[in-house]
Amino acid sequence: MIKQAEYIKSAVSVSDLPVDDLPHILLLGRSNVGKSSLINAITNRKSLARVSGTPGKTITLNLYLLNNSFYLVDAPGYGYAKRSKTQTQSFLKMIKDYIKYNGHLKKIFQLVDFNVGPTEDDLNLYRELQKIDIKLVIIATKYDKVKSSFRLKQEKEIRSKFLDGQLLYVTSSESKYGIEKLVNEVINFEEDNH
Ligand SMILES: Nc1nc2c(ncn2[C@@H]2O[C@H](COP(=O)(O)OP(=O)(O)OP(=O)(O)O)[C@@H](O)[C@H]2O)c(=O)[nH]1
Ligand SMILES: [Mg+2]
Repeated sequence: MIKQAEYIKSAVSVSDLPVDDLPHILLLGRSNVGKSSLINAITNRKSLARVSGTPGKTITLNLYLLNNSFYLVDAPGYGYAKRSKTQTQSFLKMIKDYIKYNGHLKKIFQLVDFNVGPTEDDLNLYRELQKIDIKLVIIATKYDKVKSSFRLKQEKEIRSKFLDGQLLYVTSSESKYGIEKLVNEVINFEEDNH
């Protein structure tokens, strides 16, 4: 259970990161997929992380400290068409450097929209993430947006796009579907993940 959550800082480079040994979990995904909303759902706070209907809201690496024991890290989304090429490149470099040089990064959550399914961009990133030795969890978001009669079929379809055995959780930050399971099974740093 997440008993405590606080915003710590916004970082734009590895040198901005806190100097301690706590593990980090990074959230990646398309702009608007629901990364910031997931942070609010996990922490049970309405507006700890800034959410917007307009894509491109998050523009820095935002660190949230949970249960005084690990950081959940929000990142700018990809695939936002109105962003300049230069800005897209600089966000990409910031995230790549964070992954490469932050020795405390223990897990990556890659978010995909349950309604849309993984896009070409999502699958390209997934392939890239296979190359690094960091535990990867796929989180399908916005489960509430899909008609209940279609959900099972859609979940099978989404699972088929990823490797066999890929950890995948289905969630809704709106209805809180799947959030408790995700927290209990994946965000349990008190026990074993250091
Ligand atoms: N129906 C529904 N809407 C959601 C859910 N999660 C997020 N949203 C909505 O999707 C929009 C984008 O959510 P954000 O959490 O800001 O998305 P983000 O991935 O952080 O976007 P960027 O910061 O632009 O990268 C907002 O309008 C949210 O209210 C969900 O589970 N269900
Ligand atoms: Mg965001």
